[in-house]
Amino acid sequence: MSDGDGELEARLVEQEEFEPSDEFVEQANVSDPDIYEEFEENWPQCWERAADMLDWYDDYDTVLDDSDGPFYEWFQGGTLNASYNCVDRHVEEGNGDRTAINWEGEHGETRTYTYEDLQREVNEFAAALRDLGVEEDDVVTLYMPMVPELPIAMLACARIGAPHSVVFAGFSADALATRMNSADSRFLVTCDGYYRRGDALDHMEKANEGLGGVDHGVDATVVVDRLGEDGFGHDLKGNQHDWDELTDEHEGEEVDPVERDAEDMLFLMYTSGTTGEPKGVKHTTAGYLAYTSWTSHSVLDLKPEDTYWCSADIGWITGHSYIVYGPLALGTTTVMYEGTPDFPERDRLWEMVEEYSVDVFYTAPTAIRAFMKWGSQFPDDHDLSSLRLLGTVGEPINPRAWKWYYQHIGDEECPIVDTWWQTETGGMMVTTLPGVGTMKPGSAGPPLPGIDARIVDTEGEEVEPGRAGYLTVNKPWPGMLRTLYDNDDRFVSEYWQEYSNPDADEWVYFPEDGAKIDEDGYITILGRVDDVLNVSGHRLGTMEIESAIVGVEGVAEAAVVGGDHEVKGEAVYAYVILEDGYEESEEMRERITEGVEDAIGPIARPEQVVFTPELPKTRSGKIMRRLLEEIANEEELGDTTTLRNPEIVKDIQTKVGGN
Ligand code: 6R9
Repeated sequence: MSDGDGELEARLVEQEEFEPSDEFVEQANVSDPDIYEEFEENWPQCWERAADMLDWYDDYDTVLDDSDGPFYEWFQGGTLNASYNCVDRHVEEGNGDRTAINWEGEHGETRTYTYEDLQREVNEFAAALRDLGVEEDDVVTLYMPMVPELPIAMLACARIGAPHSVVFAGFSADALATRMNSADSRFLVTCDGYYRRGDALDHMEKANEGLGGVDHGVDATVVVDRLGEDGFGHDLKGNQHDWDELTDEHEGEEVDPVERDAEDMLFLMYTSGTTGEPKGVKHTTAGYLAYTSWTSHSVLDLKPEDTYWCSADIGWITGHSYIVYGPLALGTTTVMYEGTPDFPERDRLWEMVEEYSVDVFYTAPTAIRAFMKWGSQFPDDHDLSSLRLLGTVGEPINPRAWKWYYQHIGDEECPIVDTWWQTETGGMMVTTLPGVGTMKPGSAGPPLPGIDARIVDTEGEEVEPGRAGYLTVNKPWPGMLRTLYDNDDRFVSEYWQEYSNPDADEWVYFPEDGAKIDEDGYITILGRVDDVLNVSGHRLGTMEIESAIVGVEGVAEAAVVGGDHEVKGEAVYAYVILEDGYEESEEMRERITEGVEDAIGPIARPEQVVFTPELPKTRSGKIMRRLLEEIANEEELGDTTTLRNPEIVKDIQTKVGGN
């Protein structure tokens, strides 16, 4: 992968280890290195420390029930409410006038919600949802862009015990329908549109189209009016309601938070896997909230008086855990931004860091690579001295990008936490503790206290330091997914098959990432080992993209692989065989691209569509993806002797190179 052309001081290029400053360590929430040992010696009781960060109605009886692995249960017997923990308790503690959410629209308009404001809005919308017929355990789908009504709706759902299923606004109508169908969701909250690079985007059209694809009845849809006069004139029909009108009707109403069992579902989040069907990852109330609170405290070092900004979209797990639940549970001010980092100029984020005096900033390597490309004059023009800590998530960060972030954003004063985790893990798993550990650019760090992550070979034996292997997690943790919605079998086969020994009741979680470990126990993530791509930090299943392409008229067969990309990390390369009678053409290429956008969304758009008469296949008829990847990356080709049709390779290479 190219390192980008961002300028970096020579002395930093050589440096392999970095220490947090004394000043940082002194103020850090966690700074005692003994914490690793404490957790290990006292496992699983150590997790009480996370549970104690929450307010409970009834205390739990047991920390961990492991009698039915891998269906673990945490904090059994306890009852609580996530909305109460993220909102009401801060107001009751006298902090109602502290800012909960600082929202900024792309055009610069701002909205500030204190915890008291948030409490009022959450209550009113919870009352509205009840009135629409939403009952405890009904799944409410939220197909919304980055507007404040999204976290408000999430917390309103949590208040009444209705799990939410947030669908990223950039996903297509088809993707919305698939997720609503899969979750049997009869309620939708959506938005008329939003702004991107100055243009108003019509979101309602996609929402309506998606609703058309839902195969059961939909009881009600609520629509946020974001665009006002810039709107596209969609009339609300039948059971569609306007957010403002609804909440006006319920003005001042209060809804008692429902007492949820620790193990009751808080939300579903769909994510890509190796098959064409997205997986409905189920997270529960207590374990998830305790875990995101604990990691927000220990890794993000959040304090109630901090202003914290995670630039992810709430439509992904990072936004759930570290824009909404973790920071709000701690009573922090969380920043939300609607638009892109380069509108109106490439310094938009730094302008906002300065304006809001952001203390802690969390973003993705793909963004950092774009900032590097744009050049350091954009951050250099702003006073970023409010920053105390930086973080990254979503994909491996190369040392050069890490150091650029360290130098140009953190002014060599802020520690960086490179946090490895997944939708399924609920929260961070492998990273340094910023107040404790040495940082090594390119390596996420050791597993967090209480997390038993290892690097193993195909037999499950730990590999020597420096050797590539597979990452596994050998003990459960509170934030873990509990199952896949309505599909316990797939839950077991996707995550607990490879390395577990069911006869001995030994369960090992397999996240499907490759990794290596060094002498100090620092883990470097090498990337996915399944057929899932990581495009700009977003997980996309190759099967999902392939089935979208094969759905295009005239396409006979398709294979999708990831090719290296300077900014996106990975990009989608599609190799396509056409049916007889169809010719390779620009029009065909466009139809394929559109097909992918319709089925998934613009994020899955292929970087290159390569037409080929055949795909390289082994004698047993399997597509040799490794070879297609090497071709996409213009790398030297590995062994081709097992191919049935080696002559096709040259052809494809010429096409990729010459395109
Ligand atoms: C939080 C999130 C999960 C996959 C994961 C891995 C990759 C995430 C990483 C990282 C290297 C990091 N990943 N963080 N790779 N270093 N710090 O991104 O969840 O969307 O489910 O993706 O992302 O491959 O398995 P999700």
